[in-house]
Amino acid sequence: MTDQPGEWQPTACILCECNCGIVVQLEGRTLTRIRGDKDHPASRGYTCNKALRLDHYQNNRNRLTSPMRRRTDGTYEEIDWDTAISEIASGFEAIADTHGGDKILYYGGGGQGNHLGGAYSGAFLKALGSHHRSNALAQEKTGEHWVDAHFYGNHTRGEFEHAEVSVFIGKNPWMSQSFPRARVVLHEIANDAARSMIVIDPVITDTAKMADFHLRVRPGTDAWCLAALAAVLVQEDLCDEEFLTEHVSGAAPVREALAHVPVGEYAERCGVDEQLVRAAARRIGTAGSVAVFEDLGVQQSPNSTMCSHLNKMLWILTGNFAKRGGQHLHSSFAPLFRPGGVGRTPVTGSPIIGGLMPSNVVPQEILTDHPDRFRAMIVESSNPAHSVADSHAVTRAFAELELLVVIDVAMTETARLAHYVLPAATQFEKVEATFFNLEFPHNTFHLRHRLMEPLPGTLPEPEIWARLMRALGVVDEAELAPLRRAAAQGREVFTEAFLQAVGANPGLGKVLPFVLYETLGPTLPEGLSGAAALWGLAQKAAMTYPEAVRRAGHADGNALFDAILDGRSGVTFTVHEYEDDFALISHADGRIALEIPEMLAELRALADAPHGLTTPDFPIVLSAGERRAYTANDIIRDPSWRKRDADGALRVSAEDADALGLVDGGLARITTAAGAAEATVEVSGAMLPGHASLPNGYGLDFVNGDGSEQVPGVAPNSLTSSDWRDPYAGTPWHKHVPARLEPVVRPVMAAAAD
Ligand SMILES: Nc1nc2c(c(=O)[nH]1)N[C@H]1C(S)=C(S)[C@@H](COP(=O)(O)OP(=O)(O)OC[C@H]3O[C@@H](n4cnc5c(=O)[nH]c(N)nc54)[C@H](O)[C@@H]3O)O[C@H]1N2
Ligand SMILES: Nc1nc2c(c(=O)[nH]1)N[C@H]1C(S)=C(S)[C@@H](COP(=O)(O)OP(=O)(O)OC[C@H]3O[C@@H](n4cnc5c(=O)[nH]c(N)nc54)[C@H](O)[C@@H]3O)O[C@H]1N2
Ligand code: SF4
Ligand SMILES: [Mo]
Repeated sequence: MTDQPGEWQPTACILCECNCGIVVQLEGRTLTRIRGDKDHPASRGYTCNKALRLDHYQNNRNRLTSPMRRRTDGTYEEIDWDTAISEIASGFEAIADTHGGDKILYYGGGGQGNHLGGAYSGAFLKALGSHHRSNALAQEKTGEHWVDAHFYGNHTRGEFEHAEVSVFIGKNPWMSQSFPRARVVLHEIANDAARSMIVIDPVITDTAKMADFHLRVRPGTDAWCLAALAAVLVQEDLCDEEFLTEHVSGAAPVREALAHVPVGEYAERCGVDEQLVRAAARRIGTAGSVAVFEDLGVQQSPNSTMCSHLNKMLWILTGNFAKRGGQHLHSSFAPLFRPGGVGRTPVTGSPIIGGLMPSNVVPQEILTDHPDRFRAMIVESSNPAHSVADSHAVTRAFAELELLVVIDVAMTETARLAHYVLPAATQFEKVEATFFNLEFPHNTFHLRHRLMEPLPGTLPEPEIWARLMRALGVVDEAELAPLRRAAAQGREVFTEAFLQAVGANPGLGKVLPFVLYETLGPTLPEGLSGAAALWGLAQKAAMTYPEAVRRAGHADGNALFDAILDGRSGVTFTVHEYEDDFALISHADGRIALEIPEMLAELRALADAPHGLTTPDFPIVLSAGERRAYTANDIIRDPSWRKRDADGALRVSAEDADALGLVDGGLARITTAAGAAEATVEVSGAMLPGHASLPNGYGLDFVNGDGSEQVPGVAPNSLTSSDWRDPYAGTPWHKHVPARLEPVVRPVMAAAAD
């Protein structure tokens, strides 16, 4: 480690799930120069505009530098780490003793760039008997996961780099990225006459502008559009019969349902010309390869789970699986969803999917006198008081908790509701990694070494969790000692000792990450002890995908672990062959199981479903939380990181602006069932009449150098409601919030006085 200016050090961007490799130059603790890392196996030198602004995250003036404890008057006092750890551990023990450990809810565990902290949290939570979890995936991806679990048991990813036809459904990769080198790949597709891009989006996004087919649906009508597309495949004999016979079961009832879809009527319903729908479907049905990406435009809109179900028809019915440029199941270094983690939440009986309860129901699981309500929470690397539907309800709920502990780098909206706030080292001050390893055939994992020491007063999460575990005293030093000795003698000896110890003492298996941190951790190179848990995951990857790991050049789990420790720009951990896709289907018969009766019932019910969810009071559909050039969830709080759109403009169509008396650059009052806010108006040719959009990541407060406070833009969840959610997955309809817009006219006197 060095902080010599002039030396380029590898790390990664932490602002979206791509985690592009970057190299940076430091001056002291400042990231002075940043560029793409050509040695990164996935991003290969690529970055978007946002990576260059990362110093605004690292040198955030509102960083926390001491554990904080709330006083009875609501203000905070700094306390030392030992006091904080012992009070927090005994506080949670008391909750577990009085109400049961299952009344402790864990929220978060990692953002776009940091999953190691979450990997260590499990030991502490298990030791307390806490098993309920939620995080941001439960407000976007759980519906798709539910469908995936039925169909083939795993997550899929499109291979856009090689796809003849790329389909983006409620997804704007030019702005939101989400797959490697997105803008480069989009350009390649647009410039190649032999390839096509199909975009389904009500907005003329930067991606839609590059599309060959822009299916400009009316907001919230994707189900009709997707049903029509899939129906054309069936009705015009564009299905891959051989693929369906060999690899798919339950196709007949699906085809039967699609055979009855009135394509013309559904095209009209979603506002897309029937001939355009047919042309797009034919392009999909006759392509050599098709890859599909659905994202928040459908995942956070009405019928979201059904849309996940229908969109997968586009590549399953056409057999675009297990071939170059198609859709793939992929290896994972650690699962983002808990396999088999299904159930119901204790209070509202909402669906738990992949081990996660819907973010939307969290306040309802607290704000009640139900005996099984949650009494305490730990929030790690997430800002639910700002990022979860109905911020007011979340705030009220958190205030009811007997104990709330927040682990964050900054004093966030959520932290300000906590009894204790623990200051984490930033993602450039500790060893970090993510489990967003979603690619096929080559899948990569990047362990980032720290660029600098933690800011004094802060700690990396693995150390925080270890201290909390030590305070609980559930693992005896005598149990760890043999493993410590073995670790000092090298990986092979450690492996043997580890298997023996866990075999003899299953209790250790429950708190594995802690055991690895305490025993293997100290033997790792300086600054890397937080990587210890990856040893277990590397062994697991080598056992789950032995050949793909060997093809990637790693003889076994230990070799893979060492390659990860050494590989400063990331390593390829699996290299698959296309036919391996079939082996990654987790159903016993190795076939895709296409029939989900509930979804087919929903598909049939579309014929009589109501037209729209707006009302005379709330006639506009507001998309609350669009990704733009300078949004990055809640990760960067310092508003000066933005080079434009400082106020996070409300985009409206010219037609609506005229009708409502809104002017470009003026102010609008937005009112929804949940709340009201004022935003700067941008009249935009990209918007359909009746549709307005606000960006995500705004409305965060920030204290300037002079002590003044600013809150630029609108916090989108001040306008959203907990109950506005999908019936199957509980995922929010953030992109489809009925709203009223009115011009704000400031009294002349006040304006003159300004
Ligand atoms: N710049 C930037 N990039 C990001 C992030 C960020 O904060 N900023 N966040 C990251 C995260 S966490 C995520 S999950 C991804 C999300 O990435 P995206 O899902 O691509 O992001 P959004 O802009 O929220 O929504 C996508 C599109 O949905 C469209 N849409 C709205 N309503 C509808 C509808 O009814 N139907 C259809 N078909 N489309 C509709 C919007 O017009 C928008 O273009 O982005 C990641 N990348
Ligand atoms: N209305 C509306 N709401 C939305 C969305 C929307 O489109 N519209 N999008 C949703 C989506 S897709 C997502 S992914 C969520 C994201 O919302 P959240 O789950 O809240 O996640 P982030 O915004 O990534 O949260 C980042 C938090 O982690 C902290 N942090 C950064 N680095 C570290 C670190 O190293 N350690 C620790 N402990 N903390 C750190 C930051 O200070 C910040 O408070 O928002 C969701 N909310
Ligand atoms: S924001 Fe995403 S795409 Fe852009 S540089 Fe960062 S990780 Fe890469
Ligand atoms: Mo997300």
